[in-house]
Amino acid sequence: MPPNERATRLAARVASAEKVAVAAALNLIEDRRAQSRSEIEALLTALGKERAPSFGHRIGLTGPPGVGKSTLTAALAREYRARGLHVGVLAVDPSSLRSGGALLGDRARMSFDPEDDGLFVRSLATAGDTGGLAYAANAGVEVLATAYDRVLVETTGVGQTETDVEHVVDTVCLVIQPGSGDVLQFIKAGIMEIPDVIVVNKGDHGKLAQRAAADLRGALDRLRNAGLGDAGHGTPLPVLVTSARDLVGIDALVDIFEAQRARVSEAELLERRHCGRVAWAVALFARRYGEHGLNTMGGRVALLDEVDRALVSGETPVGVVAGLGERCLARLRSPI
Ligand SMILES: Nc1nc2c(ncn2[C@@H]2O[C@H](COP(=O)(O)OP(=O)(O)OP(=O)(O)O)[C@@H](O)[C@H]2O)c(=O)[nH]1
Ligand SMILES: [Mg+2]
Repeated sequence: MPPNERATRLAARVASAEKVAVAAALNLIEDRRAQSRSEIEALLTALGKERAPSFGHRIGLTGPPGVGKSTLTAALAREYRARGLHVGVLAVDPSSLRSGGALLGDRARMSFDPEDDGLFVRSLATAGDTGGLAYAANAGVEVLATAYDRVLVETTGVGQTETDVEHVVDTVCLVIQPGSGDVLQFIKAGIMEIPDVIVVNKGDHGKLAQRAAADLRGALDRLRNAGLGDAGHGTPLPVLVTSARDLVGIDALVDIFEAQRARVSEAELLERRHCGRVAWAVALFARRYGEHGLNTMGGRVALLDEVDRALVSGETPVGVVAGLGERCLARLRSPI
């Protein structure tokens, strides 16, 4: 079967949420051999045709190690399933070999029902891959977002790599735990500009969690008064206390996600997804051709511009990068 036809068939099976097809599509996009690129591109194009561009909701859960992101992800998935929505979960570790790519702890994993066709869970290891999240997660999210109503992306870390998550999802949920000094640290890092929701998990630690949430709300008020730290639409950034372990606050968190999804206009959502794809393509290009390649194409800003135009005209990020790469190599080879 020609690769294009194979990709079209696979995309249709992904759209009907056949687990075997979803797994096969994720395997394909993880395949970094050059000969797979055209099939990946065909798959992404075909996936794009299966759903309206504003379909679904992609939510990122990010934060320091051990705060309970996986436990919370499992709890959220269960709550969404209880509401009759289909859920795809992608756990991405951009930083290390710490857990060998098995990001979801055993306890969190066990709470997923393997027989449930409306739920799919997968880890992506991107160890040692700079710009790894943008590279690995975007395509994975495109696959899951074709198959499921809600996509949850878990990623660990604070700092540069984790800011990539905003290019992959529609809504960023920052998860912290009480008593860890995280509040100050996040404000210092300027990270308050990124999330759409902040969760203080392990709320079963009682007063500590409530105090951390109050500290955060106070800090956010001050930032808001200074014209910073706004969740958009003039509403304050929601700060919520949960206990993923005891399933407390989970329904309230889902309510917040649903309200944010309902509030965002189609145009805003498409713009955000488009910007994410631009960042994805440029990260992919930079990863493959390095700083020298970027310079050859006139620098990062020129490249962002060009990628933006190409994607608007209907190309896929992988296709754009293939085209840019050929020109880059031709320029690098041509005598000065
Ligand atoms: N007390 C309490 N413990 C929790 C809660 N949520 C998670 N934990 C525990 O915290 C530990 C870490 O939980 P994970 O869900 O693996 O945390 P994580 O943020 O995904 O960790 P990494 O992926 O390694 O960064 C586990 O022992 C969980 O059982 C909670 O709400 N309350
Ligand atoms: Mg985890």
